[in-house]
Amino acid sequence: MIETIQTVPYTDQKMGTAGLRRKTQTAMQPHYLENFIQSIFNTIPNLAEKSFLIGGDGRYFNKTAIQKIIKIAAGNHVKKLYIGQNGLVSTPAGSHIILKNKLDGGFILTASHNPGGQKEDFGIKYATKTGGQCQPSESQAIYEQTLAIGEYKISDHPDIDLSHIGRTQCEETQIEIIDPITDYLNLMQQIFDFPKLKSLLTSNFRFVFDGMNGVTGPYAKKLFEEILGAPAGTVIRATPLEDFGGVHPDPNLTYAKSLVDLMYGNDAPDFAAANDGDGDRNMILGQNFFVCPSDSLAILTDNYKLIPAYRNGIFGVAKSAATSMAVKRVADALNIGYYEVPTGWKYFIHLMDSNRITICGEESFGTGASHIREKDGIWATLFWLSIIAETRKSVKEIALEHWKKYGRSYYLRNDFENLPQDVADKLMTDLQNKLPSLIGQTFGSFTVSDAYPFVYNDPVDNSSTQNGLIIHFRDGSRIVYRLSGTGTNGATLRSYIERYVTMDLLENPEDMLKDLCRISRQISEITLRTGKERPDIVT
Ligand code: G16
Repeated sequence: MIETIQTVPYTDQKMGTAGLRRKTQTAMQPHYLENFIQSIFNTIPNLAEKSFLIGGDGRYFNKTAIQKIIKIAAGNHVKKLYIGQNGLVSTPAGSHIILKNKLDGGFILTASHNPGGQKEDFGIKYATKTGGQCQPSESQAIYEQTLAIGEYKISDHPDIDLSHIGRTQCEETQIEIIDPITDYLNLMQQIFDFPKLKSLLTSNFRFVFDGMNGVTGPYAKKLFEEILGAPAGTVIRATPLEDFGGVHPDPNLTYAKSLVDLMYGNDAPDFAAANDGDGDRNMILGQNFFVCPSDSLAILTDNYKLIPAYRNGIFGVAKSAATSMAVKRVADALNIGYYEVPTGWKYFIHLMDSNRITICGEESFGTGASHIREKDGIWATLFWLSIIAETRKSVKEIALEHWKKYGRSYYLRNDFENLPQDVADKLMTDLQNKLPSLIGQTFGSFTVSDAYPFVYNDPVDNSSTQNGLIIHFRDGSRIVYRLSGTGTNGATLRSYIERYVTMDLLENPEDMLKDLCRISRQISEITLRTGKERPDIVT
């Protein structure tokens, strides 16, 4: 039976950089999830003809949320739901499933790299038929529904068994429980040279893949160990856990420390990669070597010809404004299109759909391409392995050769976390207002050549988005400031600092950027306004 439940709006359901991300306790409040899902359905006409995907990274509350979404979909007479077996679907695989089956959208239940558990975070990435997250105008329409909602429709059908692949029904809604892994791995096989990768992984090459107890573990086990023949145990932390085993599933130098220690220790393996909770972010490490994500994007782009799917050429490349300029130098040298977008993978979608770009990436450990409409941690890992298989060089040699050819953008991100929202907002407003007066000013040996708010005009739908503030210095250095759109504890100020050099290629980034980091704090007045003398996290 379908019931109509009276409800009142929650006013805090505006989506951030990647969907709705909240404390789990917030999402578990009565009617909270229900209101949000019904608000999404309220923006979609003809639901009786529409099909959606449901799945997630396995975090706490996902299973309950999936059952609720099934019943609300049935209450709204949705035609069909595809659901990942046991409720699991990685974000990149989800994008592929939506595109391959021509679905109308999908609900990927994840707070991505944020920790999981009762006291941690829960989230929903809502994808459209593009296979990527909804555009700002679509999330605005949903937000307006959340403010106006007065009722939702829900079936009282018993819970659906998610553990067996097969078909069933909830009210009139068809349900298909699907294998979330195989199709995605087939897609990888169409892009990369699997026999070549197999010969690398079955040689004495030593590789570790860290699933961080997120959703990628089962994908990686099947791919690297079963299909490509890497030794058992290559994939570590391979079982999705509701609380990620207490791990903060964010693949960076701080939160993947055990992997970093392994790669910087005696007897380190040749290569390591880590993925985040929902499998879209990646970190790449070599022996005693960390690949900065901005450099990773530049290096992958420069080597596109080594990958069968790209051998005949790529359209172009894009990065978020906060990502370093390294990939622009490659795009210029290769004479391919180059675009700079706001932070958020959704801004790449129109560029891919209109064949302006093939490869794209962000400083926040995201790299991907137009095979799907999300960033893709396993794709990035396979790309790096392919470069190694072709060149037989170490990660460090590959990076050093790249810097010798193009110069190096030393890069660091400084995060100041858990700031009062009003303090962070005022800091950004005041900083924006003073940008014009900074031009021409000298700080130590750095003179500001330009300073402006970053504004992106989408070439496809002509929408305009402002995100972040950029300061350029005469020597090519840059500082970018923006507020995070994915946090759940107060506001986070991120400052992205980069310095371009053509010599001194193997120095420590913290040493090379010491002055600029200090200048970034001085310009933003962060210490004066928040008392914080140094960032909480440096990546
Ligand atoms: C999400 C988006 C990314 C974006 C990141 C930025 O990542 O999908 O495109 O770069 O947020 O986060 P913030 O606004 O905190 O800097 P994810 O991996 O959380 O989905």
